[in-house]
Amino acid sequence: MSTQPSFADISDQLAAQEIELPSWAFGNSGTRFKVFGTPGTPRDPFEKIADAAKVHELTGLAPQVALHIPWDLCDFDELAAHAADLGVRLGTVNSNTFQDDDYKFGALTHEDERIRNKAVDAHFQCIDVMDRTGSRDLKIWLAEGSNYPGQADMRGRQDRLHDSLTRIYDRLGEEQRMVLEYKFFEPSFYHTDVPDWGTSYAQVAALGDKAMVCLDTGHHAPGTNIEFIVMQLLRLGKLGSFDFNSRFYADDDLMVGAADPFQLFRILHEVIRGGGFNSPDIAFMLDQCHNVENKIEGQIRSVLNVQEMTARALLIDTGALTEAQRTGDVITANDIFMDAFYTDVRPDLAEWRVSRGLPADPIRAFRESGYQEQIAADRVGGTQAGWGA
Ligand code: PSV
Ligand code: MN
Repeated sequence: MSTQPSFADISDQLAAQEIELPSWAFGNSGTRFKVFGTPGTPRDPFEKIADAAKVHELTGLAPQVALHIPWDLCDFDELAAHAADLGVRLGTVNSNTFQDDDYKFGALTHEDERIRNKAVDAHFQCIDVMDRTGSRDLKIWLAEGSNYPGQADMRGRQDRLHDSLTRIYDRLGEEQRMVLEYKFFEPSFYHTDVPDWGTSYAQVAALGDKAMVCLDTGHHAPGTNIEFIVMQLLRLGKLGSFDFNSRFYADDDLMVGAADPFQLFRILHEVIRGGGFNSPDIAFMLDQCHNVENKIEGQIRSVLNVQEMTARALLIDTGALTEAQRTGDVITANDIFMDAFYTDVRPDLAEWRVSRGLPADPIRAFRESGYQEQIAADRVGGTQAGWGA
């Protein structure tokens, strides 16, 4: 007889789940071939927050919004008040040292001390923003590396990276943290200065307890066992945050759970197994771009995908699984795992939402709300926010 938990057994755990939205998901984005503008796209951080708040209103899942500096520079007291009025709060602050001519050959790793100082100062500016917004995490993703063998002194760059990160780390307040994101390639194609979790781990471990690794699910080579990395970082106490998205080829930034729902399930299983689920130490963020789909609907679909796979992972009969693993019963262990994965939780989740005063079908509710038509009519003139603004 199956001892798989019932949906009622897991509903309290689901109620505590929070997924942070990236402000940049609401702006226009595209590929290097074309950025398509869309009616209603936010023109400033205030309008991005309004769209994010709509996602939270309809799903109950996304009470926090991450900012990108300098894209979202504005009066942060006003922005925080605006967010609070709409029922959300400001979260992770993302630094940007990849869009200035000075950073062509690196920022925190640059050979030139002047440029390194400029990049460190850009991070100090982010910490100033965090002081105003009350944000906990500074997320650093570095577009640094080289394109050709021999172009750069990889060892020297690693040493300079340590020095620069140390200066930023020392500036963090008591309650603030740094999360260092890795990415195996792009925009550099030969070497990247923080290409993998091991390098991120080595750099943050050298700094101290307030420095953690950020795992972006789209930043691995095809075939990488990402859930193994999740397990290891949790085991080491160094998993600080997720950037969720999906990929078919490179860093596609598509909706999480769209390309490979089973991978998302496996990742969430390791999160739960490692004590990371609903842990205050881990920020569960989306890092996505919506190039062809409606952006607000894309964010709604994404948080629902995370919730759905979380529910399925929580349904694993862990007692029976542990026993099957202990006794070497391979087939039963795999069956238990797959039984949970194949459980369709969508009707239960719809009911659960209604019981919490939320729409059974948030995408449909969004379409019926008239919000998209309203912002398309209201947001006329000005410059639409987008990649690079
Ligand atoms: C670039 O790859 C990237 O998508 C990183 O994942 C960052 O998290 C994000 O941009 C925002 O800077
Ligand atoms: Mn990312």
